[in-house]
Amino acid sequence: MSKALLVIDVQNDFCPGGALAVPGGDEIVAPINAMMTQFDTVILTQDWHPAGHSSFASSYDGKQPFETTELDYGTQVLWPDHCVKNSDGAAFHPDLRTDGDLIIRKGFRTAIDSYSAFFENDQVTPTGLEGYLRTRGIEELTLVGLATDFCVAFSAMDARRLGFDVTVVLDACRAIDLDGSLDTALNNMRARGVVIA
Ligand code: VGL
Ligand code: ZN
Repeated sequence: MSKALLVIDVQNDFCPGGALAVPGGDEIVAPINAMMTQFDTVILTQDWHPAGHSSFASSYDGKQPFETTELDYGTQVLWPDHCVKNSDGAAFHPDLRTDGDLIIRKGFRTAIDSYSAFFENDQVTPTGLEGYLRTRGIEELTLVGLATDFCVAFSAMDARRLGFDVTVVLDACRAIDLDGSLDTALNNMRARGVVIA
């Protein structure tokens, strides 16, 4: 049985000074680099949006960041423009080790956001990560990164739904925490059988 470390969205825009800065987002870089040495397989994800993405408040008249809108697949939180593909904000934190086996990008379709590393926010469009893990015989996943209550939580819950063993190492994650979203995410993850370490 093989284990992988899944490093979620440790990108400049989610670190202090970035467009959607997560408090303390840069504090997890050194611990994550150290954890990488303990896994055979390291996979990194990168939030990767086209300009004018449907998750950006700026794409709508009269919407402010952190409000919501209804899209075809349900309620979507609207964010400041962030992780626009090829921008500095979309680049990994400069101190993050990026010599892992796979870098998977998500959120690159204008009409659908993708918090999870496995499925876009419609819950059905796959990113391909499941097939990669299965064909490599990986059954245990440890998740770290940004943000605990959005991309880490959605990835962890989808991984459980797909039958992987999942651990989230909270010390190597940081949260956005919008209106109690961190507590909700922790409760949902525990209810789905995610081990919170
Ligand atoms: C994320 C909001 C929007 C994340 C990505 O990485 O948690 N959050 N896009
Ligand atoms: Zn995003």
